[in-house]
Amino acid sequence: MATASHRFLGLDSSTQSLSAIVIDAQTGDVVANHSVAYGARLPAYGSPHGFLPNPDPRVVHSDPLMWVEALDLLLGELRQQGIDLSTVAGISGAGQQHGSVYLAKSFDRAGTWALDRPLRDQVAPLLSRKTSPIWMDASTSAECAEIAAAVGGDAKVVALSGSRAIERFTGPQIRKFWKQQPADYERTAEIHLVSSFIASVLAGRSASIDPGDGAGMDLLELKTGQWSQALLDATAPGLGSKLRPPVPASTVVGEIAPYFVSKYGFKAGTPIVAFTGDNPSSLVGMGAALPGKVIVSLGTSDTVFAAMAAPRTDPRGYGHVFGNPAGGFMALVCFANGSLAREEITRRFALTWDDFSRAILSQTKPGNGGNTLLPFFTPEITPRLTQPCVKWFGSDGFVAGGDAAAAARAVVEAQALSMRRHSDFIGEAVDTLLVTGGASRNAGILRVLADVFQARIMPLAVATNSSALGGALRAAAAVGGADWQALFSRFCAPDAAHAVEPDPSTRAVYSEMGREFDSRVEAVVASSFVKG
Ligand code: XUL
Repeated sequence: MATASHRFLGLDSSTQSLSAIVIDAQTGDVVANHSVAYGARLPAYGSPHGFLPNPDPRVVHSDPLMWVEALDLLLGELRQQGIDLSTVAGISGAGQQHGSVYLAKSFDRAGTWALDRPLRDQVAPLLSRKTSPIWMDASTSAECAEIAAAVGGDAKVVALSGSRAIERFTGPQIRKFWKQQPADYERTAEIHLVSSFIASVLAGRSASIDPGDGAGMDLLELKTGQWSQALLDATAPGLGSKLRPPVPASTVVGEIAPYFVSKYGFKAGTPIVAFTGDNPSSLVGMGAALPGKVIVSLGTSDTVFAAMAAPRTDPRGYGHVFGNPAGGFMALVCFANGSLAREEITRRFALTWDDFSRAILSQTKPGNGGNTLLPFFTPEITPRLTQPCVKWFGSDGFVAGGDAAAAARAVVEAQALSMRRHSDFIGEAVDTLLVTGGASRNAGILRVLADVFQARIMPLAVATNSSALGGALRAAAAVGGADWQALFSRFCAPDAAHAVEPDPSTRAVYSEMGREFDSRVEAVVASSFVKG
């Protein structure tokens, strides 16, 4: 029993899978790490990538019952693997951000889950909307414009909530539901995010939303951590009565329902700590929830995120500010042209990743001899560009068979300069950038990031799902009394052996290049607005 009280379960209900991690907070061991992929394991939902096909590519919904069935499947498999869930002392977790679930009857009025029927069959009759719009949905531009206009413009929405009214955010989705299915909206008693929905299912009662995920709704007032009456009013009538008041992320929102005790062997009374969004949870799971570290995640799109003490918002309106589950706030900035753009260069110039790295490290110099690329091969989120925009300034080498080395450096310098510029509002002194994702082992990319940011770069050795791990760490801190620093050094130590230090002699080159790059981007953004 002595070690039992240090075990914590973290869950992550993400777009394509549900994952679980069990940690021993004291020894630093990951006791279990298991996922259920919806497409492969639950093919009956017709969602090979976790969402339903739709004739309109802008509409992306998922079946919330798939998430519930996955929970039964996952817990059953953990048990089959010999994980003794009675040793779990607390549970928390995360969900893909922005997605919403609509209930005709609050979980609080549904009674406890019957032990002899699958959970999905018991949740099904509670739904007032069969499907859940998720973060990939882009069908609410009209509603975004209406909400912004009602509140007094984009800048007002940003100042209040931390983000502009954005298509994938929950408020505009709720407004569209009210406009298109007013009767179903009317009979909706309660609206959840994916995170609070999964927490509610586990607790068998309605769990509140936390400010980490709540801030991704265009409804939460950042400064107070409560729903903003102005935003509620601008979104849909009577919305306030369909949302429970938000609670701090460390709140115990319930105890595990008897169903899970009886079926999977949890200890009765196991506390459930409020779930949060997958990005706020990853901030914790990557060990960056205390200010001073910035995470750069190099994926299909690149993301920069960081803890902030104060709720500073992006004056340009591209970045988002969410609650930080460890306290305070976090910023998140998303760049659509991430590995997409890097791969475009390797493809065009027939470069291997080793060639790409060598081009940066030994065949070109900081500043790239005056060559600059605007690498927006697809429409960009940051800065907002509704059309692709690829422009080359400098030598005439940006053609097939041209200067491959200059092209390789150019795409990475452009990305790093854009990340530096658009994370400037975070305003925390940064000593280290923790780099994660597919390209985080590329020495050339790390070198450019170190020099542009003039900060130490360390690859993150997160072999595990950082969002589920964040859930387990949050449970350990909230109900196990564990200290953040101790947890981070046990579970999230970066790969110091591959750290890259900045070269101070490049500082001036990159300040100058940054100014020039910014004005070129400004010109493109301005002309794209003129074109509409
Ligand atoms: C963040 C976002 C995605 C989702 C899905 O704003 O839309 O990262 O959280 O993972």
